[in-house]
Amino acid sequence: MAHWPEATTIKSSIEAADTIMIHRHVRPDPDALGSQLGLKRIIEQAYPEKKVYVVGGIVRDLEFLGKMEHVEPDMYDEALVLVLDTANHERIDGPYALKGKTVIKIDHHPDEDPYATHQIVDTTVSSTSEMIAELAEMWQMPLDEESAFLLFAGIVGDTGRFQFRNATPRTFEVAAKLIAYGIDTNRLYRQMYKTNLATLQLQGYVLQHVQVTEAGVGYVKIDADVLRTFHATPEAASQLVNSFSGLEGLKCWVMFVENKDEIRVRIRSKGPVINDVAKRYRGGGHQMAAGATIDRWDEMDEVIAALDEVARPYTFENNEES
Ligand SMILES: [Mn+2]
Repeated sequence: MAHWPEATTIKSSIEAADTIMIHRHVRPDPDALGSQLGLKRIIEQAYPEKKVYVVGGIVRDLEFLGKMEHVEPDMYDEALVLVLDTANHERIDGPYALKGKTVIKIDHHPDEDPYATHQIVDTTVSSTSEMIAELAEMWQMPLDEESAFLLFAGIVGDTGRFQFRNATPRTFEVAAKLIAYGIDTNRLYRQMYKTNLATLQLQGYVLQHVQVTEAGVGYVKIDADVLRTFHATPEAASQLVNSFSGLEGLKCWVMFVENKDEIRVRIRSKGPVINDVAKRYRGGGHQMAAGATIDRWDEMDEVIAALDEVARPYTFENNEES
C-alpha cells in the first residue's frame, strides 16, 4: 500500500465536514471526472448524511460518467474542498474552490503549485483515480460497482488502456480489485472510445497525408480548409495526434492545426526529448509530449527541422524498432 502520511488527516477532515465540494481541472479527461465522481460516490456511501457536490463546467463527450452540480459561493464558507488531478490553481474548474474553509489537493502531477492546506501528491501513481481507489481502501470506505466503474475509467484514460509506462504492477492490482465489483468494461470501452463519422473521416485524411522525414519525424498539416471539409473543430483534430504513432521507424511526430489566427503544434515522441523545441515556439510540456504555437505556415518547416535535429542522433535500444 502507498505511503501517504497525510491520508489520516484528510480522512479526519472528511469526517468533520458537513459540506464537501469536489473539484478537478478544466477541460476534464476521464481521470479528472472518474476520480471526482468516484470519490463523491464513495463519501456518500460511507456518510449518507453529508452533502457532497461535484463542481465544474460541462463535460460533453464524457457525460456518461456523470453530471456536474450547481453551487453558490456562500456554500463554501464552512465547506471542505477536495481538488483532484489539478497541479496548479489556475487549472481548477469552478471559481470558488479556494474559498473553502479547508482545501485539499490529491494529484499525481509534479507539484508545481502547492495551493492547498493539505495535500497528497505522488507522481509515481498512474492516475488520480488509482490514488482514490488506494485511499478508499486505507480509509476503509467501501466501493460498489458504480464507484469502481468511475475509478477504472480514470485509470484506463490516463494509462491509455494500460499501455503507457505509468501502468505499474500496483496499477494492475488496483484495476483487478475494481473489476471484481462486476463493472461492465465492455460498455466502458465502447463509451470512452466511440467516435463519429466526421472525426473518422478526418482521421482518414490524417493517415493519408502523414509525411515522414528521413530522420524519423512524422508530420501532418491541418489547415482551416481541411477543418471545414470535415466539419471538424481544431480540438477534435488535435486529438488525432496519436493516430499514426504505430508507424515503424517513427521517432517523434507533430501535428499542425490551424486555430483562428494561429497554428497549434502538438508534438509527441517515442524517445527524443522534444519539449525544448516546444519552448522555442511559445510552448512547453513533458519530455515526450509537448505543445507549441506558431503564427505562420512558413514556420512549420522550421519546427520540423528542429525536430529532425533532435531525432537524428536518437537510436532505439534493443532493436525495439528499426
Ligand atoms: Mn490524471
